[in-house]
Amino acid sequence: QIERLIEATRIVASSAGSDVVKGLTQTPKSLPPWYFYDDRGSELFEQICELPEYYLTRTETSILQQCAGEIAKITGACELVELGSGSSTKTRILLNAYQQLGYPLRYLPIDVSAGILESSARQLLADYPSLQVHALAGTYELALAQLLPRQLSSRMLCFIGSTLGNLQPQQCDVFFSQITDALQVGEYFLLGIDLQKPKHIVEPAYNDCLGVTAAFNLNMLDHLNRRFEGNFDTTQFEHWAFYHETEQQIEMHLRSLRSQTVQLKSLNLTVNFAADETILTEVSRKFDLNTIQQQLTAWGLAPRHVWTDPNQWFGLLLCQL
Ligand code: AVJ
Repeated sequence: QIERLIEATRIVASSAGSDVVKGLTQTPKSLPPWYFYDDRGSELFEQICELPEYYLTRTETSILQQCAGEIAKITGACELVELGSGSSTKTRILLNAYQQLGYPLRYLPIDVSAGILESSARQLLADYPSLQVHALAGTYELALAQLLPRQLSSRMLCFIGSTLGNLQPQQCDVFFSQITDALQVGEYFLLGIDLQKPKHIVEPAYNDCLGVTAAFNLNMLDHLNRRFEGNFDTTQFEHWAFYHETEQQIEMHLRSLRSQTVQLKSLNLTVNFAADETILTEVSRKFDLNTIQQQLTAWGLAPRHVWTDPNQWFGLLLCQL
């Protein structure tokens, strides 16, 4: 008898909010990008993925459609753990490939947004009759440390969508040691990354005509208001995103339109903003395929196969510990 469980566990760090206090009391101000993803933020991100300017999701989807069968053949039957699973739309391409080969389907999605995690897990259970799902709501670090013991003989950790781009190089080192801790020798790590390309292609992806990205960025303040009893006035901040060419990264900020004071009651925090002062909400790094391959090898996660699209805009790497 197959047990098909969905267990959305809200993992709350006892230090919840200390990262906000730290980011808003330092100069220049910054906030961790995972605060984008309350339920509303996850909805807005889904809309971003559909935008004509946002080439990332479309391009990665086309690569996955090409190579999912190959991936499933290489890894054999394995359980899929996904970091930042969101709507799990792209993951369905992988699940289909494993299903076609007759492999058992077991999926462990991890996301900070409990709402989208639960609704997408339920939809998956309805659509894949043999699928087992164990969903974990929380940050990567905490969720990875609380993964259930393996129920299949092997495991593949999926980190697609170029979320790696949110991590600064030092954070990457910590992250990759968590990844290798969560895997056994011979197991797989599937990484999707946005590659370096001209500014006139990258920059519009973060400055769409409809203003969805602006709404997504500003929603972080609403999220903080809800979560920490704050009084950010989102009409008094504006979205600002640009491609820093020498660093090969998008930087996304919220700019204060005037001098103002904001309070986050439950954090006991008062923050002063000067006119035009900005909060850095996200860095989205763009990668060089050769450099990242060398780094993955150095981390003990040697790429076995690398796929890309005809424009070489996006890369998908299947690495093995
Ligand atoms: C989910 C981190 C890959 O950097 O492109 C989309 C998030 N930010 N638009 C990205 C995002 C603004 C996205 N990642």
